[in-house]
Amino acid sequence: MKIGIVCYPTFGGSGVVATELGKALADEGHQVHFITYSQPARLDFFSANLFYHEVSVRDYPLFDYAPYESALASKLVDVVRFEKLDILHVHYAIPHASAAFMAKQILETYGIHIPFVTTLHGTDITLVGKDPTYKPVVTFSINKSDGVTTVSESLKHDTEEHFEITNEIKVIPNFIDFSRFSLKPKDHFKKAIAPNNERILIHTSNFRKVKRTADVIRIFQKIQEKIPSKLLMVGDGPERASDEQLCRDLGICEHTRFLGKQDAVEEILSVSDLFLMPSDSESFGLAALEAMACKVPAITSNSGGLPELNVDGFSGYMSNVGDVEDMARKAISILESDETLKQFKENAFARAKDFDLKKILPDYVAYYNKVIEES
Ligand code: GMT
Repeated sequence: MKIGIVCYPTFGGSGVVATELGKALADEGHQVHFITYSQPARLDFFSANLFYHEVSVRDYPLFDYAPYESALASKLVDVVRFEKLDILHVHYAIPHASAAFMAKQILETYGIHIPFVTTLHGTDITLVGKDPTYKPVVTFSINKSDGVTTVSESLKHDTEEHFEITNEIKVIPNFIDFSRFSLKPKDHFKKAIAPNNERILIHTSNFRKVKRTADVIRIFQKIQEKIPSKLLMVGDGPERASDEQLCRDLGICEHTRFLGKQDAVEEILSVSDLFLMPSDSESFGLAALEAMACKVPAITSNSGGLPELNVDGFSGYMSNVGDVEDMARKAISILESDETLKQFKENAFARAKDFDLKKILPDYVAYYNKVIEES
């Protein structure tokens, strides 16, 4: 198949899923064309089946806002025509599905039929999509997609609840590539962070409000009172400055390290004992899955799609959003005994195996074939 992939090429979960999917499809022999405004973060190597087409937006003094959606639609028309693509897979409803719809209409005038699949990742529905500013376009572009997928049952439910959806939605969960995410021997790194064999807790995110990073710090403070431990905060974003201030106010700076954005997050996960994800909402929780693949159990909130990933009392524990006390208590119950921690680590790994790329990739390929056949 010749597949065009459109995504936000940043460190965000949707961009990661889109890029990893494209790489895996290319490995299977499909020809994959990424159409984005910059090179996706994890697409920094050569592969014979991978192509990258940059969408450049011309800025004229006339425009207060450069029309990215039109530039993307035009680029899609160009790439589909000249590369003879079979299908487009766009990640995020706006502006990607709406641009794909426009491109599809234009291509019809050339006698070319191109179906497109839209994958909803969460923020496009739970935060942005519900905003009346975008709602009609989100609804329209979901309904006009030839196929729609969500990354969890919970997101499917939210989408159907908040929008008038006439299309059937297929759930295809996030996945993990074990050839990258697995335990790496990084003992020297562990010694540097935790010289006295303290437990290592970790949080990775883009530090947006929805991640409740202040809860991460408060949970850690409570754990730290009972168990010698260190906290690694990986990533960057709007809440980081206030989080650093909170660490100072709570007097836990010497036990907390803000590492910023990291490419080799699997190496940092490899030295960690427990992952904290107290998010307000999480359509799936890819970062928690990455942790589990590296044998790191997770304390998460029970919101959104997290119950579809984290098995309470097995791969970690779940608590209500904002219940810092409960999260800390459950974290301590895992960390206080070597035996318990070891068991949870094995369980987390076993749970991650359910989302092995090798199991999920065929679902996408089968879905593309179905959409092409039926469109
Ligand atoms: O979590 C983020 O802030 C990034 C966000 C995105 O839109 O890129 O991630 C969303 O998509 C991921 C991949 O499908 C999911 O695993 C995340 O749970 C989801 N984030 C939220 O729902 C907050």
